[in-house]
Amino acid sequence: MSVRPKIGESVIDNETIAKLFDETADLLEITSSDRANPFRVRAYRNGARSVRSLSQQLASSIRDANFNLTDIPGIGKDLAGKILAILETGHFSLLDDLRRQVPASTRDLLNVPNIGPKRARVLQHDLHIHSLDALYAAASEHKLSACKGFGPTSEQKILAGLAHIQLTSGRMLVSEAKALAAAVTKHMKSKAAVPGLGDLVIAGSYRRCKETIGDLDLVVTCSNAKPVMDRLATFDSGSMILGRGETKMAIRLKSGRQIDLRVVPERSLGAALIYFTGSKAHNIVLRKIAADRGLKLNEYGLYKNDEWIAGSTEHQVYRALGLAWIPPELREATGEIELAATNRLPHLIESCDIFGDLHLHTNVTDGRGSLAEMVVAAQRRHYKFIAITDHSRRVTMANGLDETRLRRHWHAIDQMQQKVSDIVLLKGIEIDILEGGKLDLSKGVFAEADWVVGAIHYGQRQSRMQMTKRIVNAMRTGLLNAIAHPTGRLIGQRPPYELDLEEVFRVASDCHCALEINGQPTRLDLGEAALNLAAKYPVRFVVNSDAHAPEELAFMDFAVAQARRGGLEKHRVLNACALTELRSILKYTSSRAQSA
Ligand code: DGT
Ligand code: CA
Ligand code: CA
Repeated sequence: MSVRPKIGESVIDNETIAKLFDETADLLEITSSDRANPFRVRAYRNGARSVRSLSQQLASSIRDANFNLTDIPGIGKDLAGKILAILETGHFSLLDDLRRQVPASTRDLLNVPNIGPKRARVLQHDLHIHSLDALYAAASEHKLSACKGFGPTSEQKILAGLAHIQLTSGRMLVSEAKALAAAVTKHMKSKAAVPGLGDLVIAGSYRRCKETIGDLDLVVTCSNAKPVMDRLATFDSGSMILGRGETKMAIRLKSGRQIDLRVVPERSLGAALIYFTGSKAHNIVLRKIAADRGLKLNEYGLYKNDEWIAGSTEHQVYRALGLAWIPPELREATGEIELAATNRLPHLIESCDIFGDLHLHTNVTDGRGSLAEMVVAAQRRHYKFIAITDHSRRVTMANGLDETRLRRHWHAIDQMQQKVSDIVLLKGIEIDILEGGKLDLSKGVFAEADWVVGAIHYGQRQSRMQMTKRIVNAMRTGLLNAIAHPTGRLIGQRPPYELDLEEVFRVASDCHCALEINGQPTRLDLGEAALNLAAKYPVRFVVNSDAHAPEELAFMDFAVAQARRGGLEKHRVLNACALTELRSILKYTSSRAQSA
């Protein structure tokens, strides 16, 4: 067959083929009436599933003359032809036709959590909704609930889903931004590539430690801007210069990410940092305060009658405006300026305040590091204690522990403790709070644990009432020391569960159950909004990495940054306490831990 050699060189992987089949099924459902052939839709869904489950890449299997696509369960002659077309060209004509029939803006509807193809079709046909904007307008005006299959609850869920998409689309996770920031900093500073290069600070939302980052804003001091800009232009071979002036430049990298650069004289560094750190709303208030004092503030400095009076450091500018220096994480114009004017800013928690990490996994469940490797990683961070909190049995995907395996794991932790004297190893568990509200293992086991974290991994689509009751009742058992990632959101993938957070905060305070601030870049949970809401309850927090590998202990820094954005001081954070104090707070402290 003449096509075989071409297909044999294909680099298209099984996942891509499966995604195209899923898309075909979605679009068939959107375009067809109720009476349309449901078997056809199902055939594509089954086809996608089969292709995904193959252990061999089709692009390579196809090179074998004895290999027959139709031998794969769920793949008939029709789908086999489509697979060949995809391997050869990357697409097939039915899908092309469907994509022409359904505009891209309507396809965007499928990215909203809680909207599948059936609902997208109803929205399109009954309400003439063809875009996310139109969906947002209809949901906020309660027009959806009039429509078949949509109630007030689904309206609320759709609004939450839309907010989530807006928060994350086209933005970087903090981990990606951190890696990019490190790479660009290294490039700019390496081998004295830029003569006379002074300070280099990444300002913008990156410095404010926002949950997601749009682009990086580099502020650099140098007497000559040209070599700085020339150097940035060579950072990425596939980058495009979006704009370049005398002292500023913007580039788009091959990856699509953007970097803005501003070169300023040394005496403007403070003013430029304030300006480019933002937020815009914070800057606007500062400029107003300056104007009220007869001053002018811009990125070059603070001026009185065109005479420069401050600007080389941020402290200098804030002081000249009658304000204490404000940590970047708080610069959102949400009350921090009033606090700075009256010297009432919180003393935000810092990474060096953290004595230990209370949420770590090992390769006994879904971690990628052994117990010994995780302990070494913790020692490198100079922790005084850690809790090993592997999953309980319900999390089958993560090889969760039953009671026998858990006890064996704890025994191994005891043995490890014999070998290390500079760090206390707490025997913990991340226990699932089951759909019905019960805990995943029997109470007898908990009595032996030093540290118990409750978490939800299944049944996340329950109603607000069910979800709240589930968490609240679990806390009321008195068996939990903390709730891990309390809202379950996954940035870019899943909005928070429906939850009465204030009720959770009330009960958590009553039951002395701490709430986690989880540092996994996709979680950062509790999120910013929840932390603001928590401020008025006497809740205690734990700031954790939830590391699944030794290098992930560094996610603690993201958790601390999140805590700082929430205005937290160290006395509200359990693992910013020394071990003796932590122990006095813990309800279940084993005799081993007491004697260690
Ligand atoms: P991002 O990149 O979307 O995550 O958020 P930011 O805050 O980094 O925003 P970006 O990159 O557009 O601008 C960086 C900072 O520059 C911003 O936080 C405040 C300042 N800035 C930008 N445009 C304006 C403006 O029109 N007025 C004022 N006052 N400040 C601005
Ligand atoms: Ca930015
Ligand atoms: Ca920018």
